Amino acid sequence: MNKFPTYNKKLKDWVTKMAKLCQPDEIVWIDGTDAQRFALEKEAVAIGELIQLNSEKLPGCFLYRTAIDDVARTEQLTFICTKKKHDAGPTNNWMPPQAAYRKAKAIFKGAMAGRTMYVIPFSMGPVGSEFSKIGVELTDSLYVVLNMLIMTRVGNPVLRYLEKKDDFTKCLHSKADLDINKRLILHFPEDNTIWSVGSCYGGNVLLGKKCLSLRIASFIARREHWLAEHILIMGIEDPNGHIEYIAAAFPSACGKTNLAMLIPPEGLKRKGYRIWTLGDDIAWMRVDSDGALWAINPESGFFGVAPGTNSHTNLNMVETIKKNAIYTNVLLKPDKTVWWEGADGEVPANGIDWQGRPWKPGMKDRNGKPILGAQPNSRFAAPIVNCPSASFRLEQHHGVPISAIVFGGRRAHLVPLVYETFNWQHGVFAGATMASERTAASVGELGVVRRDPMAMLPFCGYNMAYYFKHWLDMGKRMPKAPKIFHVNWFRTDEKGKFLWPGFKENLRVLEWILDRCNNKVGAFKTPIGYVPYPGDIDMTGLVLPAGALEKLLEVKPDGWIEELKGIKKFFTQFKKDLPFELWEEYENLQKRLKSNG
Ligand code: GTP
Ligand code: SPV
Ligand code: MN
Repeated sequence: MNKFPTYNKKLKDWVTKMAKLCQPDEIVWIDGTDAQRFALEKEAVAIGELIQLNSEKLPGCFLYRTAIDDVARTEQLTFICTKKKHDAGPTNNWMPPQAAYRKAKAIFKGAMAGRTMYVIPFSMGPVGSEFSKIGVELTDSLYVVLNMLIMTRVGNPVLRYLEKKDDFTKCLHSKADLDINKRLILHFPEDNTIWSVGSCYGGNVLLGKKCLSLRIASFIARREHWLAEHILIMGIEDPNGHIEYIAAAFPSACGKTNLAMLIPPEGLKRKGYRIWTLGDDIAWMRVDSDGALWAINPESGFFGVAPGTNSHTNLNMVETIKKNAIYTNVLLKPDKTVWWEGADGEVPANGIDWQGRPWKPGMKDRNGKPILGAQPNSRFAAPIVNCPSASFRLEQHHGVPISAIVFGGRRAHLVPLVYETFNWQHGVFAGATMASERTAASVGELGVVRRDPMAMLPFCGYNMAYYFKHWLDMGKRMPKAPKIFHVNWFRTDEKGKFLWPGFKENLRVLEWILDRCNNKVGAFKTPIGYVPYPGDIDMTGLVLPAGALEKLLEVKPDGWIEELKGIKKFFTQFKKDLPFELWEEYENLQKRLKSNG
């Protein structure tokens, strides 16, 4: 009897070899059926891996708690393992492949003894689409299996497709001892392979997400002339039924999820906009035969930040996570529902915090700091189809056409609410030089401004200098390239208060962006790009303090001249690999600033 549900020899041989290394007691293939999923959920609850939540208020929902030091992506333990160090570039951690395999093998060896190894065949993108890529993840964690069932397309249709097309990313994961000293997230782009060990947190272990869809995919995309990006995709429908699609790249925890499913603010209701959500984190984009850029979201679920999610900031998400969702590191309430800082309703009188300890509001730690109920990077995974604004084009194999690409980050100062770049090359410069304050999504000091080109600093699977060149080349392949913009929802006043209310109000800025794409409004030319005339942003129903909008749109040449220093320092590390076009843009910007100042 064939104990493998596939005839694919490469797949069978690889699973056999990895099982020999990890020594599981048993191997279980994930077929994507509800029956199997229910059985695995039951098992996860029985062994204490997941907590079943209130089945009336949160049907099909579960809670998971990670290890205390395993709560965010660990960039310092994440490596690109190319033969040549130069191919990983100066912004990635690098290890030579042989040494990396050797080091990880010592940890994987026997790591699944007494456990089951699950084999998860998954597709990023609709099975069979030109865009899509297949992966197979081996894991000893039911949490990973159940999250992958939400986040990707899993099961037998993928295996059938693999019989025809023998090409897949080999993804190996073991939680091993969850020991941070034996934690490694390794990418071997030249072998189409990912090895992750010692973690059981989201981006480190749901290997279809950042590891495959960004780090490995970006490497492949360069070779195949497309783009794999940390980008949300949303559609904006006008009352005539015409829909335009926007792609926006913001670093982790800078507002992609919130923007992708926004609900138009009261003041703009009369205009009858409708928002369609395609994706909140990753886009794969190709030039189609019409010369325009088309995009799909390779994922089928959201893995969103919990804190701050409520009916006011993101009603669509509140609706999305009411069923079939897996929560990670949030507070458990006595009625088996969940809570986090900034959730709807009253602060619960008591509960179990994300570390599994009894919790009450107002508790302080030894240093007098408040003890949080939910970890700041606590998250939920939920199927996109649960979302009231889910696009009807999610399964369309050729994706949607992109009118505008929007870059953005968290900048308390300097960067205006929105500006339009002069052309594709200048737009690539704006993306390559964008920066943001660090958030809780990765381990490290919060608030520090770091350059995060195209929001891809932690996710580019090869030398970023080549990546910039690839972006420049893509512009030449597209007769109908999207316009490129930059936004900043996070500018503050002297007291550190946000000047812009953000969230749903951001639609006012998107409206201006689309008006610019369709040549409907003029704009004010500054050294950094075109900025709106304040009167061109529809402020109906939104009252800001006097002068706030002007402050939000202000471009101060002095500050930008200072910013040039950081840009120069960032560019210099790429040495002669940095495309000359970016130095050209640097010098042009400098000239414009000096003649303006
Ligand atoms: P990843 O999933 O990590 O890639 O993050 P993301 O880019 O999807 O970020 P998300 O939408 O989850 O937002 C992260 C945090 O930013 C949340 O705490 C939000 O409350 C906050 N946020 C989102 N949009 C805005 C905004 O327009 N203004 C302000 N001030 N905060 C925002
Ligand atoms: C991010 O950090 O950008 C995320 C969450 O989207 S994770 O899956 O952990 O990468
Ligand atoms: Mn992300």
